[in-house]
Amino acid sequence: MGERHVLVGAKIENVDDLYIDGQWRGASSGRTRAVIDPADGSVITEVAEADPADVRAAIVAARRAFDDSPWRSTTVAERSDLLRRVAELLQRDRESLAETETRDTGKTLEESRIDVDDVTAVFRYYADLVTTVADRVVDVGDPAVVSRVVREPVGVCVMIAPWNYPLLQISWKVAPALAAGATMVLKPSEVTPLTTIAFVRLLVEAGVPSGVANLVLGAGRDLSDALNDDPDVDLISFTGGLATGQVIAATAAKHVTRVLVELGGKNPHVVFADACGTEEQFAATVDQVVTGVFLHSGQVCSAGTRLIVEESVADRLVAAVAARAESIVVGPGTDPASRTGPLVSQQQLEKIVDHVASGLAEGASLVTGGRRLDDPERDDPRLADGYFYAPTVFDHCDRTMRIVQDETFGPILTVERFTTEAQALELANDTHYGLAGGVRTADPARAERIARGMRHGTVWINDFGYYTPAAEWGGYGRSGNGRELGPSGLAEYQETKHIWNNTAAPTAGWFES
Ligand code: TXE
Repeated sequence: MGERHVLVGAKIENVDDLYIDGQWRGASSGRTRAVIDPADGSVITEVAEADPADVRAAIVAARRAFDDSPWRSTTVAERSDLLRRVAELLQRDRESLAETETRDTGKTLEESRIDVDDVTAVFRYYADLVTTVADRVVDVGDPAVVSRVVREPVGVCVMIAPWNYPLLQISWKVAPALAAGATMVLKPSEVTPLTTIAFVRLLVEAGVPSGVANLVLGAGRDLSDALNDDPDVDLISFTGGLATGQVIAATAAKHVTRVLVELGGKNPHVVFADACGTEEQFAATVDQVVTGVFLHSGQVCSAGTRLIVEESVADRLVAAVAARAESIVVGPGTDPASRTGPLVSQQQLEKIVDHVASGLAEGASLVTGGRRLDDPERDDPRLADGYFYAPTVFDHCDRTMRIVQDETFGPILTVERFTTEAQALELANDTHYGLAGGVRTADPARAERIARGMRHGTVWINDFGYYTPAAEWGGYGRSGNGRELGPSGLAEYQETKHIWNNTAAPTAGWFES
């Protein structure tokens, strides 16, 4: 059951990738979807394409598993052990998961391995954390009253994940939800479903009971009402684009369903001249700016896409960053020589082409890149059929430009310049997003001032891009609401209940004459 995933181009019979109520099965319509390798446009395999009826069946199974099954009475210790078993299985299958992720997303194998390790760390973190969450006793001033605040699982969760970090993003939701004792319906991106299918197999092997974790596949827009407009769902956890997040939040509001959304960013990387004082500092700054924006070809919600640089060092820094960008080896993720891979899909490639055209039309100066890597004269011929795009730098940008304000999600760096600290902070906050940002300076007091002034969910000082399972991740503004990771990431999947127990059992006495 569910074992037919051999990564070949041939069409495969009996596509049974939906996991509903403890059974692997195909879509009720029998429809399938081709999964494309972004490195060469070939078909990797086909997977089941769920119908709204399949989604409903998955939600009903999750509801039943929550309301009426032994899962509700599992102890914290049992759930913690379960998470540890998942972590072990992730490590056992590390290499095959990484290879599948690379085929599906295009990212390099090295990045995919890091993703599996990060996901493992998240499971271990929640396995530990959940055993430390204690009820809170509230002193109400009456020794006869025992007043406690307890945590309970939130209920049935729909989890919708994107294509840039498929395994990682779904795991950030599943690990705390399992720890809390919730039940769930997982829906990965239709563009990159393969590691999520493998992951659900690992959940089953680890002992997640029937109905607790269900898997549906397909295009979110076709399943929109089934996923977002179901009164049996208690929480929708979504990571993806702003426009989709707005649809989900608006639809879910009909039933006052809780919504947790992470919607990307337009993240500033502020560089002061004193961060480039010595040759060593300058080299580190170039390195961090380049890595911050071009890792995974910019398809990272926290990518440092906006370089905000002090005027006195701007020309020198932009020239060095552009030179480094030109030296990046772009190629298939399976080739160990590649440092970054393709864009995930034709659709994403078209979006980047459109954004670059708008940058040129609005008067930004193209310093390097700005083209697809499919020129037979200049480019590696292996890239011609894939969705490869050159690392691109636009100088002399300003806040009115679309490439500065809209999320690109591709390998594009824009440069804005400042002369005062106040201007730097104003520019860093001049976005309707607020996911993450960085500041580079040799002045610790200034670093603190800027970090505290930034309206972003994560701020890096003299570093960029790191997160840890124990620290919250999420956005201000239109980057979303709620938090993943850390203690708050667990609390999102819990309800808070106050229990007031008056052991003296008094009468109220209010209406006595
Ligand atoms: O995302 P979508 P797309 C941003 C990035 C990118 C843009 C569009 O800027 O260019 O979004 O990418 C499911 N109800 N990010 O169009 O559509 C969909 O099936 C329920 C930022 O691919 O948001 C997939 O599983 N679900 C980001 C998931 O939503 C729906 C990561 C994400 O797809 C749905 C990815 C609906 N009505 C893109 N419509 C980040 N925050 O990291 C779609 N989906």
